[in-house]
Amino acid sequence: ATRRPLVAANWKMAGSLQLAQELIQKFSRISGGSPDVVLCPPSVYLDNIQRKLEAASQTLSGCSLHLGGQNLSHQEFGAYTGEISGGMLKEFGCKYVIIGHSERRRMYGETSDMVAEKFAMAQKMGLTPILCVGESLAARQANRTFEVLAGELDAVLDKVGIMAFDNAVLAYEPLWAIGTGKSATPEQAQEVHAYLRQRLSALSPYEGEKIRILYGGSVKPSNAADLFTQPDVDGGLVGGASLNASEFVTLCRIAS
Ligand code: G2H
Repeated sequence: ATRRPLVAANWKMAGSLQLAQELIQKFSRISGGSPDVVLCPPSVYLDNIQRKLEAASQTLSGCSLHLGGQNLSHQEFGAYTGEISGGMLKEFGCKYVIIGHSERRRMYGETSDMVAEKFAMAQKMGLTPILCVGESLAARQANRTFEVLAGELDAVLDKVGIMAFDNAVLAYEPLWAIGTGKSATPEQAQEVHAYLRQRLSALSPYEGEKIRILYGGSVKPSNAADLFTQPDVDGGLVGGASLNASEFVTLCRIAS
């Protein structure tokens, strides 16, 4: 495939400005052959990290380093205490935003409808959504994996249409692999990625072939090569291992 690999760091509610500094220093030494890299720190860090990236732009010219948000409001602006708009993320340098992470779906009650609205809002605000889908352990054991994934994907497709996936990234994150240290096997990941791609291809072969599908769930240097070399795995969405600068840069090298 000619898809350019992408590795996104999802810091979740962790990380620090010190970590950002270390990452920028390590990326400064990379020359050539880097994947697209997206850092998704807690939003309060964006302003400072954007400045750090600008200050280091000369030495970072060898890599393609971008910022992303971890979530956005489905509203454009207004009386929504505690929320952050897509426009604000954009203003502070974000190019991407994670949508529908399972932690948002399970712990903060985000329904598939809300996820679809957020996807549309992200694009309206000029951000590229990284849409997360994934099945629970119970669903997998009941052989309902594809059914669950189709439901999460179709909720978005029904709202925005296949052409909106021209500017989107998909991430497969099996719930049972998130933060558990137990990643999907390369075969399990490939099977699901091929299914998701084929579901999009059925609507538009061009979009299906073009979209990047990331694997997420306990990606680390020891399993990344086997995952990232699967034909339909185009990179990773990395939580825990993105909080260690050396490990994360290693993952990016593996993806490239
Ligand atoms: C899955 C992933 C990052 P981790 O949530 O999105 O986290 O790599 O810690 O399993």
